[in-house]
Amino acid sequence: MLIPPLGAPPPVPPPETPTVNMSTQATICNKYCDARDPALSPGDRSPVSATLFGRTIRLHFDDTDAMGWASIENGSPGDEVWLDRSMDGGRTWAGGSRLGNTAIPAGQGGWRTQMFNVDDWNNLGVGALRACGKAGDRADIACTRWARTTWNAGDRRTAAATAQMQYYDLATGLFDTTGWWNSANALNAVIDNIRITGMDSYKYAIARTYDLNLNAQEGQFRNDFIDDTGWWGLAWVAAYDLTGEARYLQTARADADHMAAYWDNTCGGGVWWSEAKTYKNAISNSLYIQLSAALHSRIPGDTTYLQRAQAGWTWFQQSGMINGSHLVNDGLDLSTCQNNGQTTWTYNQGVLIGALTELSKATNNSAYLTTARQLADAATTASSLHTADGILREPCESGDCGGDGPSFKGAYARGLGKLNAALSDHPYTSYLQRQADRAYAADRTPMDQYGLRWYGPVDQLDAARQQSALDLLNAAP
Ligand code: 7K2
Repeated sequence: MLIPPLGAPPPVPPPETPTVNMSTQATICNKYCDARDPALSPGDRSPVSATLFGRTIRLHFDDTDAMGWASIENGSPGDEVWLDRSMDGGRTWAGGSRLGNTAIPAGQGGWRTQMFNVDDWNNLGVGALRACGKAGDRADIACTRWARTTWNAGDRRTAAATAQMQYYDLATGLFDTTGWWNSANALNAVIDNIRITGMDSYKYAIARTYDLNLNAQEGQFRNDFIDDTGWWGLAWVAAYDLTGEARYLQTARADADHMAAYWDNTCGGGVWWSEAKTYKNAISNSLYIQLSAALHSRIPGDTTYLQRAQAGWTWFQQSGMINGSHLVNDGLDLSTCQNNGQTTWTYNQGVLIGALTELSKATNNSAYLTTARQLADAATTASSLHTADGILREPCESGDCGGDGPSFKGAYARGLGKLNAALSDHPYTSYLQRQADRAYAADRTPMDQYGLRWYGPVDQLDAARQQSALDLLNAAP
């Protein structure tokens, strides 16, 4: 027997079954409070279901009111159905388990829970729901995959930003499951998403991250890695552009100055990779050029940052790190000051492309765009960086890419997107769209979380994988 259709009288649970198990979960109130009758929902969208011994367990959404409910069909009296609610993208649901637990009453073959809120708006909680159930005479439990309403997730870009924010840790102001420098990239991707979509629900993260971490590490978002400092500097430039708050620009300057203090004449110039001065590499220097150029454009009367950006590029260009195929290898062999032949990571391409785009803006000189285009033409067609059907593949994707690698493709897409927007013929639009369409189709969960390999399938989930996908969707027009 089917559950009552919408508009029919709401199902009345038997008196011996509590409608809501309030002992494990505080009531959340947004537009409405938890435990609202699903008959009051103006819609019924069911993105995910599960089966268990012939029963169907289904998750339903009232997208208008950002609430969900669970149902069980083809069951027997005594079968149970409930919701789990997670505030971290489905990693944990302690305190949000067995919401609305209810059982099929005598004489019925299906039943449903009350509606519960997905998010917790008053506490900046970005939520997720799943539907679970069990047969009355068996211990086994089945649950659907996690999903959420379209609230703050109405299209693929905002949905990916919402999934990114499910990793945001309100206590630390950083993104759980990933590292310090990756958090800079995740924040940068969220800021770009706000700018591009106009959805500013997550703007609070900017000041929160800033306030909670300003005195972390070496202060002003500096640490012993020159590249890490560069990522944060660029995130604070993006924050300044969005908010106009001078403190973000000041911090970006402090970051750029810290990087500049690690420029010396070893191998003719360039900044070091770390304070230990053991390696001169591409990523630290392309970040240095981009950040310095961006600061010049934002500081009236500046000459210092422009000079640094130009010296950085002059050195980079003759350093040997750009190989004969116009791909950027990882760095220099310190004993010879030659290209070390190490991996042409995607971010080594994308950040230099972004840096040259920024330098062209700073100087109003389109020659930098011509060079960037040559690099982008090489990067977007390199067989070493793509599958046979043209989907971007980080060289480490034959393995697990560790903690750093999952962020690289996002930085690449961000840089390429910058160049694409700056060129009047937007030559990389179809390339970026192809990447985004494939990741959306093949590497995404029902809640718009993305895995490592854009050609699919989803491997595992973390904030770095999500950041790369978010950067891609931001860049794909
Ligand atoms: O060797 C460096 C770098 O040149 C290389 O590209 C990566 C490849 O490994 C280390 S740096 C590892 C991370 C540390 N901080 C910020 C990130 O830019 C960097 O990937 O994994």
